Amino acid sequence: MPTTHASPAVSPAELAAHAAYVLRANDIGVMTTASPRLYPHLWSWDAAFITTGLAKLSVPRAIVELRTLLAAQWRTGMLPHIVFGPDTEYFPGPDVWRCEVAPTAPAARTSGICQPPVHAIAVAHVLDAGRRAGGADRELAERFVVDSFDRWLAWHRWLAGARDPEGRGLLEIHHGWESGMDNSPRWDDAYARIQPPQPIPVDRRHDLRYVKDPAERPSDTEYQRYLWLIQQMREARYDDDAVRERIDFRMADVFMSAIASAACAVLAELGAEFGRADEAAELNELAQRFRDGVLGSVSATTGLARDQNLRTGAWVDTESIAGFAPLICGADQPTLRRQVELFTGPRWCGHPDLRRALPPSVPPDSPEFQPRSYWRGPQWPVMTWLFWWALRRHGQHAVADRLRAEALDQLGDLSFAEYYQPLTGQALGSSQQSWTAAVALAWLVE
Ligand code: 2M8
Repeated sequence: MPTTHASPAVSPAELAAHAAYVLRANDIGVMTTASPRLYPHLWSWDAAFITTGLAKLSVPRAIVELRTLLAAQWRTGMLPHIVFGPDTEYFPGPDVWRCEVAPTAPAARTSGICQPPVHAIAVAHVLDAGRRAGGADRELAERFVVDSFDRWLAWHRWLAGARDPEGRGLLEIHHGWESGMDNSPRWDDAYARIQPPQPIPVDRRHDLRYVKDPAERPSDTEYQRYLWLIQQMREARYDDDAVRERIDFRMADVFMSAIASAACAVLAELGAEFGRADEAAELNELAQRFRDGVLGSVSATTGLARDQNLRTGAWVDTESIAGFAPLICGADQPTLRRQVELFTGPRWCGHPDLRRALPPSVPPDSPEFQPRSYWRGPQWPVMTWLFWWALRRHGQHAVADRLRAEALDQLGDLSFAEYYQPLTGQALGSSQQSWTAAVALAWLVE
């Protein structure tokens, strides 16, 4: 029988103070590292989630975080998945990405791929925090929205143009890292078809030094494929059209598409408020296009949304948390009702073996479930927060409230872990992970 890891009783004030400490400790000036040792740089979607927490501590500092990311925006509009900080080790680092081969790369040292576009949601949180604080914070936050609006718009337009060129409403990705759910079984079949033509050395892997059990991280074989895809992109000089044509991994990512839909809708609200009516209308159309794409992917049999392999045309029926994409972007009432039922039901949050009623990244009775392995089973507090935010937006307050209560209980161990073993509650991966601390603050500080 597995040991369970109970949280000691911690007051909300104590939890918030610890979370604030983590964010301050991971702050290296103009960026908050995703975690102190495992991820010592700025990650795109981490930065957005981190901003929602930082906004509760300091509106000016939250704005700095987003400005650092924007300063690394590619000329195409893409926001890169990593903005490298000074010196610190990480593999693959700038010498592997070598983005300087791309005429569209920025001056900053970045990776050459992107991550899910949660940023507009963070901007709205900064604005809200500024308005609650009033005075100079309010002014700063409003000015930031006005000043940065075109940058966010360019990012969303790039996604729509470069990653959904045919307007199907599903964004394609060219690396599992772009999904943020790196080794999710969603990508197994696509990766299994990729055979790098020559062995690629993975001996510079840095992650295994900081995570004690290699089973909590992707394998070397997986890393070889990850690196091969980078090589293919580099050889195409990160040109969007050339990469789309040549890359071995071309997946329509339903979860990223749902996030894009929600983010376009939020950015449209900001545009409408700040005198950008035409752009708001354009963004609302994009929000609808991506929502349609997501809803069109839902399997009538399972009720879950699906990715599609654009190299083979096959829809991916592997179950993962991404199947709940409609809860993120919103849906018609029957779809929403069925998704909520599944999400809270006995195969997912309501599974009797779960330590806490929170969404596991893969359901426990799936053949792919691995409770300690990264995106193959563990519960991720940051994902819980995203579902909480979206469920409230779509009027599902009771479900959202339950998630928040369970999640705060999980965070009571004060490890601010990257992810948790869902059956025992054990903290796994990196500790002092910034986005975990940030969502604690976002939940606790009004
Ligand atoms: C993880 O991904 C990075 C590569 O991007 C890694 O494993 O080295 C993922 O969990 C990703 O979603 C996250 O943004 C990143 C930093 O927290 O770590």
